[in-house]
Formats: sequence, structure tokens, C-alpha cells
Amino acid sequence: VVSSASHDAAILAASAKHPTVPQVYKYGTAGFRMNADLLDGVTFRVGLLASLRSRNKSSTAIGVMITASHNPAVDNGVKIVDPLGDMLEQEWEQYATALVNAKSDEELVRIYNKLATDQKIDLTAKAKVIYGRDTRPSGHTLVAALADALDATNTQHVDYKILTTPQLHYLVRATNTEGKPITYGKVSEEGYYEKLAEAFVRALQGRKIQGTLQVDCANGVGGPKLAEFLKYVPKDKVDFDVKVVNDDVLRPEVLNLDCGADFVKTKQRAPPNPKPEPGLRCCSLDGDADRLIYYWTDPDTGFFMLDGDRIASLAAWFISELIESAGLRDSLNIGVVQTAYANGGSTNFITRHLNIPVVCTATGVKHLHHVAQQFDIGVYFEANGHGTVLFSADARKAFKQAQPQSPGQKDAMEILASLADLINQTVGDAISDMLLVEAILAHKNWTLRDWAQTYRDLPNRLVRVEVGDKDLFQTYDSERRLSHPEGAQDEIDGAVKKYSEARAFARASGTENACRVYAEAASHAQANELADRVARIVERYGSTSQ
Ligand code: G16
Repeated sequence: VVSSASHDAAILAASAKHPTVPQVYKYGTAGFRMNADLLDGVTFRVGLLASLRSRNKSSTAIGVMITASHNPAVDNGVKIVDPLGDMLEQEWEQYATALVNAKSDEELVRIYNKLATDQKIDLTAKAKVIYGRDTRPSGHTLVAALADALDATNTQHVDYKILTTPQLHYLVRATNTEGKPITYGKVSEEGYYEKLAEAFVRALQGRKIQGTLQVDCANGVGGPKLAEFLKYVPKDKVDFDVKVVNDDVLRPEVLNLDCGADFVKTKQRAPPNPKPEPGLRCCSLDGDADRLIYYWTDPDTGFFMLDGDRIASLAAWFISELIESAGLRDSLNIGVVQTAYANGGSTNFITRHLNIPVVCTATGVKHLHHVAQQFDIGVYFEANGHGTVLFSADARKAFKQAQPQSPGQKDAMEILASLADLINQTVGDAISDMLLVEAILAHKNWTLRDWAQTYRDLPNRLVRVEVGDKDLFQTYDSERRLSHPEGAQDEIDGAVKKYSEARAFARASGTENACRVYAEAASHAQANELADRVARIVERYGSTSQ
């Protein structure tokens, strides 16, 4: 047990080794994310918060992930994972922001102690933090800053070294449920692979996977981790022919460069290297393997992409059919959660054709996750390929305990139970989502072309606009409209009116120093023109010299 004076002294001494660079920091869409040179002090302070959070949550393990996911290699980031593997509770984001913005070591200690007092945190209680990082070289020193904060606060810590983001989320939940009836899985990376491989075999129920799948790993952590996972798939039970490409993690500069899910989604084309064979089933992960996009190129019609909206509609369709076959339609509800980036074509298909309600939230899986938890089965995906399917405790119980009246019902329940294990319940997980898609395609005996024919996307375009001050842009209505700068929304509305079936919006990114503009319309030419017009409006209103 340490006295509060020695606790303060330990933090002061450690903090002196990890100064922050003066500027305003904000816990954004996915934690603090910026050029890695600015992050040493930030990561140290996040370590302090993680230890407080653990003590605030009955000494359960809290996760810290060091990654900048889709951002360029020079960036890095740090985010906190709550005890059940979901993102840090939003109220605590402001505490993280306050700690990181402290102007001196003394002020830092004051804010830290005030937070402990306000939240009635016992600083002598045990605390535990587990952490991992992606393949960025800067991760190494940031982890050292984090460990210094954990040592200074007497926090037990486990360094899981290089992991995908969803693996760290898995480990947090597994750690906190170990030995309990709600156990999530073995507390190891191996446990993660075993759980997924076992559930994948069960989900397939002997169905054959057609042809080869080429997986572009963005030259990030997904490459080695996917290769490792594949060793766990039993060859005698599943013939899964995967070709892993863009898996070079030794040259940091190629991370996310002209490859990966963000490239494919924003550029709407396949990575140039290796050029996909026409007709080959392909998918791309992002830099920390939590996003997934499918695509193929056709010799006649060219590139075709199946993004997060397509994955959401495929999963919602398949699962609602299974619920029907299992005779559980009246006892379990299902809903889909999307953001403003969801293609209007997908929203129409899900609500009108599948008859499943759709809720729209602000960007960031932390927002979608909480809304999805309100359904027995909550399917949530961002158009960029980040998402998952959540099953409530009632749903999981029903899959295991309901008495099947026919072999068909029994099969449906077994597949549903296997999906609840296969699909990561903590956060979007590209490897797990990929196995889900592969299992559904195998059950339906579908090619990507069959899948693509379920509905028509409205032509759309996403543009990144650099502005003088992105914080001028304030939104409402789940980020579909701008309240500030004044006048900007009226101009956007005026632009949208000029096109048919059109929709457009602008918002400040929470992971990059830029604004994003999305536009969709009846034709590609119109969507492009509208996106350009709105981008010019944003440029004008975002200029600080205006
Ligand atoms: C992160 C978030 C996603 C979000 C994306 C872009 O993804 O986890 O939920 O969609 O950033 O956010 P923004 O438009 O605010 O920059 P990732 O894969 O980079 O961690």
C-alpha cells in the first residue's frame, strides 16, 4: 500500500520523462490519433487514465491499444478498451481529454487526484491494464511510456506485443470473464484463433467454400495474424484456399500504401499490386484488421465493391432467415445500425425488402455498438467495413435451449449458436467478419456476383478536404447536417437540390486532420459533381482566413 504523497511523487517523476507537446488534444473517433512524434506524453497520460478506470471498475482489466489503423505509417494512436471489450464509456473520454491537456506535471497530478475523488476511486485498490500494438515502429516507444504510467500507479500490466485491434478487445473480455459462466474464451492469442476456427467449422456445417479468396492485408498486422489463424483451420474438415497478399510488415513505409480497406473504399478500385485476376474473390483488411471490404474485377464490367453496407445486409438477411427457420421470429428482434455514410440503396433494401428496422448514428463504432446492444440481434456496420453483429444473452440462450421441432430448426439453431461464437462480440473484426461472409456465401452457394445482385447501390463519392480549421464544422442529426459554420448547410442543401436522388453531407474527421464529404446521386457523373461542389463549399467555409 502506498501513501497518496508517494503515489503523487511517483507520477510526477515518471511524467517528467514523458512531456506532452503543447496543443489542444481531443479523444476522437478512435481515441487520440496523430503524428507519432506527438504521442509519447499523451500515451503516458492515457496509462494513468486506464489505471484509474480499472480501479473504478472493481479492478477488472482495462485494455489499451496502440494503433493508427488506416492512417499513414507516420501516425500512431492510443485508445482505451472497457472491461467487456467495448470502447471506453463516453463520459470518460472527457476525463482522458482533461488529463492529456494538463499544462504541467503538477496540474496533471491535480486532475488525476480530483478525478479519483470525484469518482470515489480507491487508489490503493488493485488495478490491471493489458495492451497491444500494431506493426508501426513508433509503437515500441509508446508502449514504454504506457508502462511507465502503469508502474508509477502500481498497476499490474501485461504486454501482448503485436496484435490486431480486435484481438486486444477479445483478450480484455476473455481476461475479465475467465472462469465465469459467461467466459469468452481462453486468455491468449491462441485462444482467439482456436475459438474462431472451431466456430467457423461449426458454422459451415460441411458446406464447401468455392474457389480461392485473395486477402490484401494493407501491409499491416492482419497479414501475420491471418497467416497464423489459417494454421488452426482443420484441413480435413474445411478446404479454405486463402492467398494472403500485401503482408509486408518489415517495411513500415508501405503500411496502408495503395492497398487496404480504406484505399479500396475511398478510391473505389482494387489495390494496383498485386493486380487481382479477373473474377477472383478478393477482400482487403485495414492497418489494424478491424475493417473489411470485398471486391472483384470483371473483364467486362470492371471493378465491383462489396462494402460494409453490403456485409450488413448480407448478415442481416442470413441471420433473419435462420431466426425464421429456427422458429424464433416472435421471441427475438433484429435491427441494423448504420451511419450517414450508408448507401441509400442499402438502407432501402434492409428496411423495405428485409423488413428490418435501421437506426442511423454518428460515425465511430463506439456509437453504433451501443445502439446495436438494444436489439436481441444488432447488426452494425459502417460503410467503410467496420462492424460486427451483437447477440444478446437472451438470444444466445434461445439458440442453445429452445427445443427444435424439426431437423431444419435444429440446423438453424446450431448455425445461429456457432455465429454467436464466430462473430467478435466486442468490436468490428475483419478476420472474424471475413469468416462470417465466407460461411454465408458457402451456405447460399453464392459468388460475389450473386451477392452483388441483391440490390443496387446509388453511385457515390467520398472526398477528403483539408481545411484551415476542421473544428469549425459542427453537426447534428447523426452528422447528416451542419449547424456550423453558419450558412454552410444552406449552401449544401442548394447544391443537393440540383441533382436527382441526391444526398450529401460534410463532417470533420475524428481521426485525421481533415473534413470528409459524402455525396450520392442517380449517376456517377452527378455524384462526382455534387461531391466536388460540396467540397468547394467546405473549403471556403473552413478557411481560417475567410
Ligand atoms: C476509425 C473508427 C471508425 C471510423 C473511422 C473514420 O476507424 O474506429 O469507426 O469510421 O475511424 O473516422 P473519421 O471519419 O472520424 O475519421 P479506424 O479503422 O481508422 O480505427
